[in-house]
Amino acid sequence: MGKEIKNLEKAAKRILKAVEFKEKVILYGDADPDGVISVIILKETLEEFGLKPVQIYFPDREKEGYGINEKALKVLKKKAPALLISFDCAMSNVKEVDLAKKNGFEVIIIDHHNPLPKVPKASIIVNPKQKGDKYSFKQLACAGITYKLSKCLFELKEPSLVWLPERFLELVVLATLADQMILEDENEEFVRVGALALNYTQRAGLRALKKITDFNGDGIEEIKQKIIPPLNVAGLKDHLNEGFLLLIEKDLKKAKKMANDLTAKVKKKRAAIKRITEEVKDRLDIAKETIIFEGDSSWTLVFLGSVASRLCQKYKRPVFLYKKGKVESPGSVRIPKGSNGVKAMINCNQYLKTYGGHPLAAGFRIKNKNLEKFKKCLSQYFKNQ
Ligand SMILES: [Mn+2]
Repeated sequence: MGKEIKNLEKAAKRILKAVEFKEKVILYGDADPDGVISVIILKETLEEFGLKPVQIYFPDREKEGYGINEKALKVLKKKAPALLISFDCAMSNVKEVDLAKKNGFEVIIIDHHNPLPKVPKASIIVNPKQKGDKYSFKQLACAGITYKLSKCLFELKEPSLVWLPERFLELVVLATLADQMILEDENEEFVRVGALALNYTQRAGLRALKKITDFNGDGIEEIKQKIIPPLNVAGLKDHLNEGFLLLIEKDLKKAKKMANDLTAKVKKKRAAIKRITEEVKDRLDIAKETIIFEGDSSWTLVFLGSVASRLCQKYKRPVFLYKKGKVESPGSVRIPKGSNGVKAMINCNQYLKTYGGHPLAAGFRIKNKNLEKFKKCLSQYFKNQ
């Protein structure tokens, strides 16, 4: 057998200890389909073992920032001491993980984002991209990693039920496609098996989504066009993601109503993206600029990734878009193949509050007074590439 993902079994053993001693467990996920689905996989796995998490929490990227953050920890503090397991985020939260520990949490990070030079001092980190990980395939979505964690938990605790996590593949396929992971190796298998399982799903939320979007089971492209957008557009209700609520809903009637709301939101989102894209285009003096760097207080942060993707594709240059806040601004980054947005931000990190993500798709948070300096630094960086 090839090498397993570093710390996967260690994390499984620690989680089983929590099951055994009925510890308080908090599941903390990035509020996108990959984070949401990772949380669902572990939630339903723990419930099979008779442990219900004391809280599930998805941070509001716009109000709190990406990953583990101070505001969230304030809300969660009353549940301490507890085991806080984070999904699809937190690799860049060095300070916040320290604060979580101070507040009485033990932190386990399950993630697939590129580690920055400084890594948080969590008690366990499972991330195929971390130093010392010998696992050969590095391109799993966080949900793919969490699926393997679920398998490992069953192998250790209920070997006779080790097939059970396979029911999560209908979700793993969605996370893998939503995060645009490379469809090779294990991802290829997860997507192939998951797409098939989706055709026979018993999950009310997926049945509702399929119905409302006239889903025929035609393959990957159809999943991307019909099933992923409503999950991508889901917002937060009381720190729970609407996609999460839809996918865990047992009642088909309620699920239909939720799926309906989400598909209506998709339509609105498409109109807004078009409008913001046009606005940015109008402002550009494209012959002059090495990078596209624009912001506005009227833009909706969650749409900026899509707008940046479009502009990046059209103009083939790095795109940094931010929603201008009162004092600080969060932003979204898309980079043409061959360049690296994370490296660019590491190079200019003296101007940033936080940043992280993948080389071609990342995010940042900055004090407004540093915006111009940051822009200059980035332009310089990409000019020298
Ligand atoms: Mn992800």
